[in-house]
Amino acid sequence: MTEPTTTQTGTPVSSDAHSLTNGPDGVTALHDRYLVEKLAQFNRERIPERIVHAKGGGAFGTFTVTDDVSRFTKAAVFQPGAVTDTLQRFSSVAGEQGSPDTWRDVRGFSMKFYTTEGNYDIVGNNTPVFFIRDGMKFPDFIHSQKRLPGSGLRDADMQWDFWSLSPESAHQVTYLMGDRGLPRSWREMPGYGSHTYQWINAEGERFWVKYHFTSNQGNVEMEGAEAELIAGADADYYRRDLYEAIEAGNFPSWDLYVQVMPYEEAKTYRFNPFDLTKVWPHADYPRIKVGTHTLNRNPENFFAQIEQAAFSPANTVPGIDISPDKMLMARVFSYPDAQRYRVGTNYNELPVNAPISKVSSYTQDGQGRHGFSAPSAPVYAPNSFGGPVADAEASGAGTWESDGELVRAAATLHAEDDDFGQAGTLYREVYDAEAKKRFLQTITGGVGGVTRADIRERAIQYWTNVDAELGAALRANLESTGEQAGTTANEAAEPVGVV
Ligand code: HDE
Repeated sequence: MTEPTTTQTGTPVSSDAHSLTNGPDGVTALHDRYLVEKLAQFNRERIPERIVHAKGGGAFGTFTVTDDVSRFTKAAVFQPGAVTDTLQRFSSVAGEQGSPDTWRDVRGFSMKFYTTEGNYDIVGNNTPVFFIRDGMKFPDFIHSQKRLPGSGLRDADMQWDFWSLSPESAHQVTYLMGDRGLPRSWREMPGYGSHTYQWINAEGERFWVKYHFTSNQGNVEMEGAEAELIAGADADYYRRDLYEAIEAGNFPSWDLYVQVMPYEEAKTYRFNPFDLTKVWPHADYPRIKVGTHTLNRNPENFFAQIEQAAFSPANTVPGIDISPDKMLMARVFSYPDAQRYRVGTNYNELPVNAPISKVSSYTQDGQGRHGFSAPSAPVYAPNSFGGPVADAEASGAGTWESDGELVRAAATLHAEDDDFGQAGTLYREVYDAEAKKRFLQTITGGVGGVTRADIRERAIQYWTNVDAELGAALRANLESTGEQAGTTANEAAEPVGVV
């Protein structure tokens, strides 16, 4: 016998097809509480989408340490031989929930390690740098990349206005307009922690580190024209690719490497090592292997396990901490705040977010709370009843020196701090001739979509600052195609998405 449908409180219901009416053609009875429950519950199925990184997909996996980095960190998750369950979510940045996966954009690369010492999250992107270096600018930046308030349309003028007025964006925009902006799949792209983080070893010695995940599927991209076709034909192209690969037992994997800078070197390094718009050259800090991450299990319920997943750079474990990167300090506030609003106050109690380690906390109550301590357990600290006690040693937290007046100012300059140098190096030395051609075509399309002459001129100057020849070629392209510039290149005046 099949099971009866029930209400949310477990009582069998009499029909899933007919409302309770006064005769077959009569008015509907308000006391049909099953109809009311069904409609009311349905209206509440959606939670607010992520304000950025709304469209994504993910899977569960395993992280296995292959090399010995115990001289740099005491974190259990990175000790030799450790094997840890993980969750990973990939995403686009600017597009909404249903937006096509193959719009040009930076891609999110979020990981949660369910470690024995609490959850550790690395919430990064498929590029090692970012558009801005102070969290104060983030909402403005995102507004400029999303939609006009009036028409609800995306707008090249806003995008290029913000970028050209924010020269620190040049390095990231050079990645975005290059091949990295259109990966072939989430499986075939790298990931980065992007920020500098702190590692602390068992002796209390401190190091600054950057994370690099290299794809064992290789780095493969697609061209703009193909991406546009796929955007129309299959908006969920990346999500489908990942799901189907894992279903077929074709498990994607990434190797994790770190660049390690001794603590003291940060003070005198040639550029600010906490500036998120810069990479650390491998020649200065070579990559050291840590382990391998493999995705091997699809979610069973997309909403419960991916949509409600809450990643945050605030989730650190003993032996790992943040750094004095202003962006990172803003993020450790912003993510839990977004999750309390989006998922609910007690979002960490949901199975996908709950740690495997014991939670001993004096927080209580709030919407949706279901975990609680024994009635005899004290609800405040300090107490005389044997409740949990904070332990600085066990927290394994990092620290750094900080002194000076409270100010609103850019970080103190290091010798080689500038906005365009690394962007120019990326364009000139990493992109080959074909990649350079595609790059020029893409920025011609992008800047060609700008309608205001002063913004267009500033955008040309921006690329001239990255590379003089590139700027001249862009100007020539725009002049030769005149007002049509934006509609002839492959990205036809189409604003691109980002964060
Ligand atoms: Fe995010 N970002 N971000 N971001 N971000 C969010 O968190 C934010 C930044 C990144 O798969 C939000 O829970 C601020 C850098 C990823 O669920 C939000 C700043 C990097 C994801 C938020 C940044 C990222 C997010 C949206 C500037 C790469 C998806 C809802 C200080 C290193 C996580 C949420 C997932 C998501 C804020 C900058 C990557 C609003 C304020 C830099 C991969 O809290």
